[in-house]
Amino acid sequence: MTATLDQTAQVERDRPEHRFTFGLWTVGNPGRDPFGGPTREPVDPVDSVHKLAELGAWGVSLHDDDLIPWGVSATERRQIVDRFKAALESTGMGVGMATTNLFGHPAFKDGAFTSNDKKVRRAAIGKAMNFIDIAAELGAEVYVFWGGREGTEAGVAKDPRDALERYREAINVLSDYVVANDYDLRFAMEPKPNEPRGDIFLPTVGHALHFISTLDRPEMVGVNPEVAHETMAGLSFHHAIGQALWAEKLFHIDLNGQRIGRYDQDFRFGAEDLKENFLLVRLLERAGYAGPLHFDAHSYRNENAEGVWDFARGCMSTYRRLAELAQHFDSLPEVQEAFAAASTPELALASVDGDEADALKAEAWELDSLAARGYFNEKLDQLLVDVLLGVR
Ligand SMILES: [Mn+2]
Repeated sequence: MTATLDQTAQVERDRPEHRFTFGLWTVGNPGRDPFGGPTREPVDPVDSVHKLAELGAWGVSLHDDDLIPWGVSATERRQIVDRFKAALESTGMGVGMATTNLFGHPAFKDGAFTSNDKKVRRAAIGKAMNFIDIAAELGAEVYVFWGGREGTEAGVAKDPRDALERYREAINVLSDYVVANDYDLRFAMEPKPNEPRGDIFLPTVGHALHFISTLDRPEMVGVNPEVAHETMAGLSFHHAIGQALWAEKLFHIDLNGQRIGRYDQDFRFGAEDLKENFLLVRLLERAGYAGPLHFDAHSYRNENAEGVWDFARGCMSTYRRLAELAQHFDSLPEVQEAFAAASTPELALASVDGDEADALKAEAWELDSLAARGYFNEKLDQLLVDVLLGVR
């Protein structure tokens, strides 16, 4: 630990409103990809907790299998959980979210909650229940469902209506389980368009929001949108988050970096598309989002253990800096003038007051005169770019 690093940690601790969390699988990512094996040593989850606490993170997130290796005995399982709990207690670290690995085991190759094999579906629900018990014990706020294997390559093999019905059934059974056990947990669905499956069910935030509206307990289920996942689909993440906030369903968020049209890159937050990230952070800050700010990302494969912590520091410092820049942007008089010129505040006003049908029909004939104005978006957007470039 260098002196500089300690100072950085102190600054981060002074900003408790930013509850930064990292998945155990993110800082513990060994650099494996589809074409090559690990380039880094495995990390002990307890060491990750200590190191992240030093760096100023608020907490961690985890899959069941990140903490408890598949196949260990009940006794070992208990020891592992107790040792992990002790690390959380001694560092004051929280658990932002917990989730089930329903994608790694070969039995999940046809799906978990949507496998064509009923026995696999039942085992998947049971695996989630087993870790929901631990998640509640660890004090997790949110339980996430990312359906990485819930999809198809051969679309003909599953009627998507049946698959969605089984998906819904699983979430209903699991939310009943949480309520029956009096656990203080909310669920969040994490959409993704593809990878590892050719096509994944619930591919975008919009699909997930509708799915939630069909559940038995819609009030306890929200979304966990991820920068990379919406961006892979070529969609605006800022708009996806806007819709999730508008629906009051932003229960959790996965921050990382991604370019459109690529594989799921999961780069350091802010490594790509700073402008979209600025819009995202400005929106989250203005909306008063108070949930965990979770980095679901990993260090480049060509980094060693040291690079992993550079990655973690970078994620947090970029978020903080963008939050400061967003405040600065809104404080500039020329920006407020540009907003007025763009009529941005006018969008917050209702379009119609009561029964105005006659007036509205008459105003339809005003379109020719309404077409003349400009919206000064060039000036407004350039102000944003100037702020990002540090010249204003
Ligand atoms: Mn994620």
